Amino acid sequence: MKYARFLALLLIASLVVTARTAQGAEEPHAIVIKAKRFEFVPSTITLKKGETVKLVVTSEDVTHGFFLRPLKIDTDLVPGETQQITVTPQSVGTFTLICHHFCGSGHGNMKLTVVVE
Ligand SMILES: [Cu+2]
Repeated sequence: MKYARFLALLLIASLVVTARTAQGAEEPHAIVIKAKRFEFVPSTITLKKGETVKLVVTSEDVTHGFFLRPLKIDTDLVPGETQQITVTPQSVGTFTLICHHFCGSGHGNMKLTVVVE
């Protein structure tokens, strides 16, 4: 079910991108993030409220989670696959994205700080 929901999200995201492109709007800025035991690289990203960005996320080792409820991000990062997550933050703040897929002893330390200005 989770996978189906992710596919639906991906479809919606790609439709949004297609619609924006069709209107002549620019492609959203892409931010590349890598996950590995037990960190995200980079460990902090900065977004702008109301500005759409595309997070391009991969895992370098095992399956990790990628979860941040305020931005409606909830996906698994399977090694060998690239997840493209389009987000448009609606509120300013500092948020902590976590790995929510148990990946080993340092799992609880796997955090990505998301600053929205
Ligand atoms: Cu983990």
